[in-house]
Amino acid sequence: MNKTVESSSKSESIHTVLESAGGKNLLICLKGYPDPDNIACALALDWLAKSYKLNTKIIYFDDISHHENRALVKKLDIDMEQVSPDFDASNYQYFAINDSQSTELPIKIPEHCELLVFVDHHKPLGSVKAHHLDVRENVGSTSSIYTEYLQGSEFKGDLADETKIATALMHGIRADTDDYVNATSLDYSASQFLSTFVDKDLLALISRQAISAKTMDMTQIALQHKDIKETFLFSGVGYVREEDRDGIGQCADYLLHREGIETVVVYGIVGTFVDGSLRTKSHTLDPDKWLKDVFGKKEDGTWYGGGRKDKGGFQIPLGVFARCKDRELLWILIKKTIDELFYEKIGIGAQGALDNELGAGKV
Ligand SMILES: [Mn+2]
Repeated sequence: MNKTVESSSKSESIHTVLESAGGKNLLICLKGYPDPDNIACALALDWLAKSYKLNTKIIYFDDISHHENRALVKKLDIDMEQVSPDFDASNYQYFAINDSQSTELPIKIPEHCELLVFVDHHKPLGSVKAHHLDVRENVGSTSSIYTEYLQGSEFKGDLADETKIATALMHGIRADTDDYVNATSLDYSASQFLSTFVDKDLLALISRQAISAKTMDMTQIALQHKDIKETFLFSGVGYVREEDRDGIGQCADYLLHREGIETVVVYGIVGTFVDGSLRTKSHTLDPDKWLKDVFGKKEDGTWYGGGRKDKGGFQIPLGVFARCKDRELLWILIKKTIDELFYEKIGIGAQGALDNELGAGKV
């Protein structure tokens, strides 16, 4: 009962907050790689904010790396702009962040510009101050929370724009709950609400599960270099182009189907970072805790990695090592370091690491 009271008051809060900000300029920021959940939430917030007469702009920073997400933006004709770190936000009184664990942004937010809305379903990485703050770890997607907000608004779902938003939210819920495998009651009730408004043809078009040729190739490399330790499968895939970054996670998803494997970690070098994804079906392993234990904190106190119930990721800057001209040597160094951290975490000593090195030499 408590939960219902709490969530409905959160729903009321966003309306009160947006109403009080009417007439002002709001910058809706998509943090990290744009994905179905955060794109849908940006659309829904944009709609809500406009209904309270705010002037809005949706911006993103990282390339849309997944071809399905590029299709989503194109098919839904979403008006969002990719900006560089020198973007001038001085005309905005407010900004908003959805579906992200922290408030850091690649652009400079001026002092007078306040965080109006922060909505998420992950464990927050630090304390966040926002006029409207709604973090619910017991929900499978931020899209479900936004659907709840729409239910308490004038949203009728009958205009073209509203159909588009409903379709995007439905896709966001499906994507983040792995097609409802990890859905919670709010994800189901949100989907039930949206189901009458979605454009089914459009939904089919944007959610078609295609694996790009690049991801196929990466999966093959990951299989060749797989390193199985007990119920863990680790695989370093070497250098990955920025636009193929999402392939790492898809690859890990695929490898998790292997019998006897409970946890998969796939990683590679993407640009100037070591970038990795963890997937697990273990009942005991907490991806968030596991990755934080393995990689620890950055100097600024934030973590290199984190996650939620069944998945996680990490990003470690190469720093000055990114300048190393010998790419092969650099990869060997990275792989050895990362693998040893994993072995240490799961309690396999140096001998295990040595066996692996000799094994890898044979490939
Ligand atoms: Mn999400």
